[in-house]
Amino acid sequence: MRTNDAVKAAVRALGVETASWAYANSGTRFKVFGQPGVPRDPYEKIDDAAVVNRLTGGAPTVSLHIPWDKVDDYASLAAHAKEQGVRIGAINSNVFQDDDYKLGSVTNPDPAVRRKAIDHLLECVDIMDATGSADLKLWFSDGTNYPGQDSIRARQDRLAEALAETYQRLGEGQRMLLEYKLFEPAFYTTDVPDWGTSYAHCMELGEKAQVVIDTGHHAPGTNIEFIVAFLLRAAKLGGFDFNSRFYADDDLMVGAADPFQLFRILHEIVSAGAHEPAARIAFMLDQCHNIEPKIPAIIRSVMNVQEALAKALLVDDDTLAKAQADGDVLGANAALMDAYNTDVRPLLAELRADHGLDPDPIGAYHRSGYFETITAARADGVQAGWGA
Ligand code: LRH
Ligand code: MN
Repeated sequence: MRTNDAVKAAVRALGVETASWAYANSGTRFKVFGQPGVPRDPYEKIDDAAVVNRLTGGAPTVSLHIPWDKVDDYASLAAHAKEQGVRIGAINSNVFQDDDYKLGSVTNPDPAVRRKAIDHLLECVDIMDATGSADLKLWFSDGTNYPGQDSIRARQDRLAEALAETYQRLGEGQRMLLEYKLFEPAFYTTDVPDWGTSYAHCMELGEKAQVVIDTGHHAPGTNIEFIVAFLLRAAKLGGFDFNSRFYADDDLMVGAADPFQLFRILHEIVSAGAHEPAARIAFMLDQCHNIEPKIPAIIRSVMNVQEALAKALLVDDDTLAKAQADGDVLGANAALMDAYNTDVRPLLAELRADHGLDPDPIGAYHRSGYFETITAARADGVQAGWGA
């Protein structure tokens, strides 16, 4: 059984990566609601990410999305992040918003369109060189809407070709994280629809290619922790896009819809020691705060991951292992439920106090007046969004 100090040390070592686009306006196909104080550029998004890190002590990196975070000088953006006490994490490509990509990007029947898409992926690696980022995160909206629209097999060949060229471009210490999604915006086939397809392409590519699990991208009822355990065993889990959902790709706060699922996922991570920074699992958030205040929602999300990890670290491994070996089904289940039902909030409040942080990060945010400051400072200009 881990001591409270060991649990606190492990939670302190965990870095959650927040998403630049979660600080900006986002919505659904029906409406994108603006909010006061929303950033107007990537520099202000990083300022907000730095506040989340300062208050939680656990969000040291922020992922960018290109071109939503396009700037003239990425090195100066990285320097700005450093001044603010954070680093730029994964670089997300975007080949899903250009008119040319209606019938696909890297899988498009038109070689000129495929070339354009691959050039964007290569540009994202150039940006990684400038920001010092190690992760290229790839998500393809590519797919078809009607049977017969295109050759399912030919599209896989085109995808493999594009991934191989991009893989060759990766430098020392860089890797690509291939994300999958069951459906949307395509509604018949999606070219990377599930973990198996991503895993197969990553195996074909090599050790610098790993799978990223977006927790909102599965069919209802999918056992995500099984996928986690399988990919960890194969050393092919690169990271997570954490969020939660009640129905589809809802992109709600991680742990909000199903905190027990998040705990089960972190239990598989802890069982493999993959919560340790050396394991290089990217614990990223990929959320949209369409109606709720964005910065407090992201602080809450980081806290939800910290709480789930603390609970997973409190699983009595010896009792669990013995019960499993003895076929003691209820005993084994109880070992997990005892940890899950442990209130770790006092322990995490203590951890924050240990490091000079306010035990109540969300209260501290409201007391800081930061919201009032940015609301006034950012009153003019155009709020950033995802341009959909
Ligand atoms: C696709 C996705 C992907 C991002 C986008 C913002 O649904 O999860 O990770 O590029 O959201
Ligand atoms: Mn995602």
